[in-house]
Amino acid sequence: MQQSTIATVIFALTASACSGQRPSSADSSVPQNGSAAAAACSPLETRTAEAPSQKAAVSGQTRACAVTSETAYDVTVLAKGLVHPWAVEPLPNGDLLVTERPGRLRIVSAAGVLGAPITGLPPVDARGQGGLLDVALSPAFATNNTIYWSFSEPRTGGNATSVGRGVLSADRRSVSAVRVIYQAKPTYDGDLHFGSRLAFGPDGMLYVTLGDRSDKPMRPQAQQLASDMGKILRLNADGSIPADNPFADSAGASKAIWTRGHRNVQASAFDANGQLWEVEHGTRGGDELNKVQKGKNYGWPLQAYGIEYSGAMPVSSPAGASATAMPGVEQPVYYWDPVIAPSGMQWYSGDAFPAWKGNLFIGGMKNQLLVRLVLRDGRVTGEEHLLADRKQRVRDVRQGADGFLYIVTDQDNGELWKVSPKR
Ligand SMILES: [Ca+2]
Ligand SMILES: [Ca+2]
Repeated sequence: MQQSTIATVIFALTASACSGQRPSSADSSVPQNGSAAAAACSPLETRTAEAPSQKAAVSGQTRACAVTSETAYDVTVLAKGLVHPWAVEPLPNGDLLVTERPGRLRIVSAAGVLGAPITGLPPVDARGQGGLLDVALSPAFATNNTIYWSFSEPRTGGNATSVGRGVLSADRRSVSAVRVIYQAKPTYDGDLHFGSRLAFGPDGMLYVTLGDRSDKPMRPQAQQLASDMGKILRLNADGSIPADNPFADSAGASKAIWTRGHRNVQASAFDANGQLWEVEHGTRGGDELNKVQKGKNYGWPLQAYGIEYSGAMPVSSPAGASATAMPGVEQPVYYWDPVIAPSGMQWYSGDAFPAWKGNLFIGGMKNQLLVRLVLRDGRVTGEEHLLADRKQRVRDVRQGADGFLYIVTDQDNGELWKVSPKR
């Protein structure tokens, strides 16, 4: 398992009449008001929806036009034998930090050499969906060698997501000055829906995504300001609460809350304009892409597309049947029915793949593929599924300083892939 294996697979992709990755050609694949333009769109998703009676709130909110990459790439398997890797984080020198859910943090070198587990991290509760989850670099990593990680923290009475911070040693074998800077509340005895991605914004703040803990008695907490569950949090880099958080002055509220009404957010990323986006696990038929805006309510469990995983229809809501739209609640920018089971996302900004600039890449676990979305004026205009032939659950996708994409797969024998331009 310590031995890295390099295998290269070459994909040569051909041009398509329905190309959409360049702004100049995207128009042809976008449904417009005219019927001729609409006829040019062939949705990528053609399977029966879980909730076929539900209607999108706006045109283009689901089932975007299929688009095809006109760029050729190689996939290099940099490492195998990773046990359910959850996050990959490129380091400035080209090496890669990788978490494994059972509780290990490792460095895989740019050449694919798998390092020993880094010591010094606190224990994790690695049951169900829990364990060592995301890892992020401090915005000042180049000078402070500081890293952050999220994990399901074992606590008296159960567990919950916490955020740790530590300094990577010069030899990169350990972390020191370890401190748990935030403990999401409340503690709950379960093993599902921990979130949790970490993303630093251009404001220097750390945004932490969380889940609702899945069990029905916990769900209402996604709307309750006293609970961190089902929220996105915003923290100072030391874990303290920024004074301008939306509920910083609300009595009884968790002051860390930035947004509420999320089901289980395992993907978040800032775009080139400094806007935060997230993709969350929704209901059966309701995975969502959302633009994250201060203080807003994203609906769960009151507003949702899709049905219960039990098959019950619709999702039970005090607002009544099929509550896909409610006043004061945000609509998703886009949703998937059937779902993709999203984890990890990256707005592509590199020079290695000019054709992909501005595109959004999202890990898809259910159908074992990488999702590429083309957006225009804040709406999704095209969707492509990549790497499906490899048949692995795509857990995280990140862009390296070299402009290549780095991917980890959620398997017992998980892999780390590098996607680079075809040589
Ligand atoms: Ca990360
Ligand atoms: Ca929602």
